[in-house]
Amino acid sequence: MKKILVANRGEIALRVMRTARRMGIATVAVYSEADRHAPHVRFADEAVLLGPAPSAQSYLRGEKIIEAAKQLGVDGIHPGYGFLSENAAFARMVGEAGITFIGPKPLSIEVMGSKLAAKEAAKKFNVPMVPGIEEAITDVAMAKEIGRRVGYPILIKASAGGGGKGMRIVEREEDTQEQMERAISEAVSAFGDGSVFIEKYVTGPRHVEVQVMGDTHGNIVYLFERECSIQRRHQKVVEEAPSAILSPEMRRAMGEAAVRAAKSCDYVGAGTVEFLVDSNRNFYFLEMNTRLQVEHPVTEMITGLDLVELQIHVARGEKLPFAQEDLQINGHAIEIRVYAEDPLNNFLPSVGTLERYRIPSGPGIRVDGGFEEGMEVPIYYDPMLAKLVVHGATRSEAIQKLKEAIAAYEVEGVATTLPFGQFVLDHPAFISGDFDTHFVQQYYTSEKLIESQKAGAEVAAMLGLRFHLDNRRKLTVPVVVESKWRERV
Ligand code: MV4
Repeated sequence: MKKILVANRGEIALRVMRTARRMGIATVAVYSEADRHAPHVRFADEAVLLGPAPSAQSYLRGEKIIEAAKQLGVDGIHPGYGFLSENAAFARMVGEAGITFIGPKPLSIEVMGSKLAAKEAAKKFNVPMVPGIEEAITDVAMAKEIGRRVGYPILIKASAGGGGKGMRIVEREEDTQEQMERAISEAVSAFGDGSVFIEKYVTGPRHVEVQVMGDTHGNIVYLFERECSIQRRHQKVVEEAPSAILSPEMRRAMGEAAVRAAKSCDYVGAGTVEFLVDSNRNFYFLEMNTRLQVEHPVTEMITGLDLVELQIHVARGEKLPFAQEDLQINGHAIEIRVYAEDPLNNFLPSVGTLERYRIPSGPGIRVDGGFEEGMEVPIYYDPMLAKLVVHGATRSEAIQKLKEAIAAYEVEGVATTLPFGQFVLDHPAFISGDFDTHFVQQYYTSEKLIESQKAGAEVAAMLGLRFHLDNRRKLTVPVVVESKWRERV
């Protein structure tokens, strides 16, 4: 592989191209009219304009991207995340054009893209499932029977859904019919596919996902887990590795279950198997993401591996350069996503120009971004400015380092979620590790953020005063002449 086209933009395009360059591979960027001067375009050896800003006219134009790749003699296409990364038809077209898709086989993408097909495949490989059913149902009587068997509340999910879309909780048997009808009609209008299935509703679950990596020789390993329970409306906010709640035994059991899930669809490349963990620490398969994920850097930091480099190696048909026994966890990594969104205003996108933009740096600090001072935050794409990732010897060291990095991160011109990240890191539930997917809903309001900022400002003011007084004492010339006045005080 001598030349790679990255079918993406922003931080992930840059991140992929950096590794490619380090491996001596030439890079081709694609871009929209809004991204003419974007860092990923300037970084690449060559760049191709795809079309106007909206994704449908640029980053989602698979045929145009493949055409450009053929013309430039590209031999590999990396899709990044989002856009075309989990589009089986695109992966297939890339292969048919004689170019290597740096990702799994089209069939693996297809199977895991359907929640029902994914569950069916994984169940055959003994991956633990939430009690429920792995088939599409339309019959209310059958739904009630499942509800009675597994116990209420139950959750009706759309097979074609994802990111929380098309889910309905049913608290009591008498609500089943109504909620089922709603779920089906929602699934039809949102996905054009009305297949739904039923699971027992796990209350207060944690979201723990396992990174896997497979080669074309049948080897699949797990690269441990990421704790992603801190989410807001199905958008991850804080991710860490390892999870604070896994014992070595549970880690191995989940890792091995994730490898079986990957084997069930003949997986090659980097993938993520998502699990729900209930309050008794039982874990259940949720779905598999057949791409490199946004939060992959925390895994890289605790394993010392470069996941993009591994993706390229296995895409070239090389064997994984290690076995499961060779892998171990080193320290603790935490990532926060820095969005141009206002946490004090219901996380509304904050558009504008980055009047000032300085990122923190130092040992154990990594910022994966695609923005520079003076740039505008475009309205057409995901408003993530960067991922701020830190590594420490322990979880508490990582938390401390991340707080310092947030304080050193300077952004003016747009509101960001940095103060929200600070709020999470300061929260006793986060510090103790005792939290679940309801964390944000349970603990966060903009009023509390303002309160904690005030408290923080007070502490800062007190520290400042103390520093001033200490210094003044040291710098004051001692009084030598005793004064009568002093004795009277
Ligand atoms: C669940 C669940 C509870 N019980 N399934 C949300 C997104 C979709 N991928 C699956 N999701 C859930 N499935 C059962 N049987 C709770 C969620 C859920 C959730 C899962 C992971 C991370 C955040 C979440 C937030 C709300 C609900």
